[in-house]
Amino acid sequence: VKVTVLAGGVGGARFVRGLRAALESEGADITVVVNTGDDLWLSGVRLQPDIDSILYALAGVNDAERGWGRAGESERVSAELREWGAGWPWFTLGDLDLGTHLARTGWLRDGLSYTQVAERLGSRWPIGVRLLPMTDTEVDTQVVVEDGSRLHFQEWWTRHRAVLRAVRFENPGIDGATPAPGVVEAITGADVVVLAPSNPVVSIGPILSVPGIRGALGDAARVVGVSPIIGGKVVRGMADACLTAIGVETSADAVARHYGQRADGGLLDTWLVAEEDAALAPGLAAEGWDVRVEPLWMTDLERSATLARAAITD
Ligand code: GDP
Ligand code: FO1
Ligand code: CA
Repeated sequence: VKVTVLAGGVGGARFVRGLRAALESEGADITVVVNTGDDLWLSGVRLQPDIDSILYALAGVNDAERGWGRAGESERVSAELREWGAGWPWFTLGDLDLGTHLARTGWLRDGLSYTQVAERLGSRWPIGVRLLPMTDTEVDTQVVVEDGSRLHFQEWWTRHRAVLRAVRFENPGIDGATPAPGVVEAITGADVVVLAPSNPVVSIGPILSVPGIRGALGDAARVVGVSPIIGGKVVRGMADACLTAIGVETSADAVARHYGQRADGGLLDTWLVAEEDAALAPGLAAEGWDVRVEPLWMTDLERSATLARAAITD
């Protein structure tokens, strides 16, 4: 079976780990198209938080508690950068993580594309999936806040913890970007495409904004979405602040309608909601949705695998 997942960081990583486990014995072909809107240049190196979250989680070297970076990390270089007044004092570049950024930045300077860099990063450990950036163009997410000022997404999210009221999210340059090589084929050639339970606005949103990706989803055999909202809550993080900014309620049915069903010109054939949201299912079903109620908590690998199996089952 050929499965392609559109994903951000932590929610995406948990889902993909489950999918890999669920399909382990079948020799499945898994491609993950990853959001690169979170990427940034800092202290001369290129960071790709969502790519790295998925890479580290699949390699088993991630800091699962914190949700980003490496396990067993040290912060000597970061402390030194602070002394120099370089970078952002509220943003930590771990020593092991910096190894990744240096390797990546070196390869970029050698002329490799982001796609080629992702392939190299993915070859260090037997991660068992193909990682593709959504595009090879730099299209960092910016947040326009209430007073009209504009911040890089990382500053809004990490420094301000998403408390500055966001008016809109933009990805300058995205209209001229194209999907990275292999992305369209991975979507149109898959038996099933899954929108992971990732942030719908700043993780899935940028992927869908790359010209050509929505069209490819329209040509996909089957598109399934997994709700990142359980019982009206975001599970972790501040995705609710992002949803509010684009006028979408933090609920599993509002996110479903935001993506839309294919029969109505939207994206999805099937939408998975949590048992806690079972009461929302009849309303969606009355509008023609194929809505399924499943346990959506990815609290351990077994639960994640059960969810992934449910997501790809016709
Ligand atoms: P980020 O890039 O690290 O913020 O990660 P993603 O965009 O991939 O995913 C973040 C979202 O994952 C959060 O907003 C949560 O709603 C969702 N999420 C995290 N854990 C779970 C889980 O166990 N189940 C479900 N359904 N969603 C989850
Ligand atoms: N998140 C934080 O809350 N504080 C940090 O200092 C921080 C550093 C960091 C470094 C590399 C990296 O890949 C991610 C990092 N994150 C940090 C997480 C990340 O910025 C965000 O949680 C995601 O981009 C949102 O999806
Ligand atoms: Ca992210």
